[in-house]
Amino acid sequence: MNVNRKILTLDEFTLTQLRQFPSATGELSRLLRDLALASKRVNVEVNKAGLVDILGDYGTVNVQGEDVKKLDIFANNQFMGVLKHGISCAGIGSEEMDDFVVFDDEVSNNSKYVVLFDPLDGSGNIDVNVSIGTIFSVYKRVSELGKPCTKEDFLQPGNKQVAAGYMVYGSSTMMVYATRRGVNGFTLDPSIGEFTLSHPDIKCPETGKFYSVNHGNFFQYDEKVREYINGCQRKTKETGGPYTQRYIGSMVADVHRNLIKGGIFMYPGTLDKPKGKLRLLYEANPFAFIVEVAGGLATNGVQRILDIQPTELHQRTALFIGSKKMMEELASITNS
Ligand code: P6P
Repeated sequence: MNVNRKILTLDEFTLTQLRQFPSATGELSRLLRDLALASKRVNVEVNKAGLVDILGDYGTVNVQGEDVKKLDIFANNQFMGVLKHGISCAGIGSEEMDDFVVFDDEVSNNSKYVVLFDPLDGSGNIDVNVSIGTIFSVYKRVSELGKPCTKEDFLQPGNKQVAAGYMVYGSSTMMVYATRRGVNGFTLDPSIGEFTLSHPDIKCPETGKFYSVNHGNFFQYDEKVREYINGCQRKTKETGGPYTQRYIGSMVADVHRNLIKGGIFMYPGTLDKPKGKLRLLYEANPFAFIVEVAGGLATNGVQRILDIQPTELHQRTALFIGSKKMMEELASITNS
């Protein structure tokens, strides 16, 4: 029987992957479905944020010292809720929560995975209708099954991730996730309320024309970083520049564009934040995993992001990430 399989939903796609590994338990597929469900609920609120009293500040300040937007809290509760009441996650770490959350119930304690996430990245853009996103990172527990998960489950280097992904709430809503088998993108089809496979087997172009950096911090960057940025603005035989500067202020949107079209995103250390602004566990690591599986590179300017041994939930890192050739060009300058 010839069944129309042209447009696969996320569930159909994960099932095709599962059928190739009959011994797999399907827990990761369920986890991805739970994350997709939460993002659909967040998407509804993001899409009508201008119409209901969900804009504006929540009146508190999070552990980052940032004003918490109401949508941040809503999004955090949606992701934490589906994971806590699912059957695939033993606990979470979130940008919005001061510490790790151990679910500690019989089902969760027997779940194989823990999840770290930034529920709504770029939330400063919520009130001005600019693309924002969710970022997530999945690890297999190192602690004993049947018992509550532990801090060690979350503080694994990024090279131990089993999956990572993001949702971008933009002109359309997409979910992109990577496993070691590849990176695939799904666009939400509102007519059926399902994420459908729109970007199979994403590869990051070896080079590109976009460079993303906050020029306002230029004079706070390391001299070699400034040299590379200047090179992006000059036409030279080696660089093939000048490149186009694109910086949205939402990392998910900037890195997504560079992943699809080629480019480099930089959030270097500054005089104010020598260790950078972005968070290792739920911003840099997931994107580094995704971009490397797609053929790109990601470093902190000294070492591979995925090799950094984390020590705490909210630790920061400098981040340089993107097309292989552009990253190699950067390294040739910063290592000279
Ligand atoms: P700046 C948003 O707050 C965020 O964490 C990333 O999404 C974004 O790339 C970066 O910070 C923007 O930071 O200092 O350039 O405004």
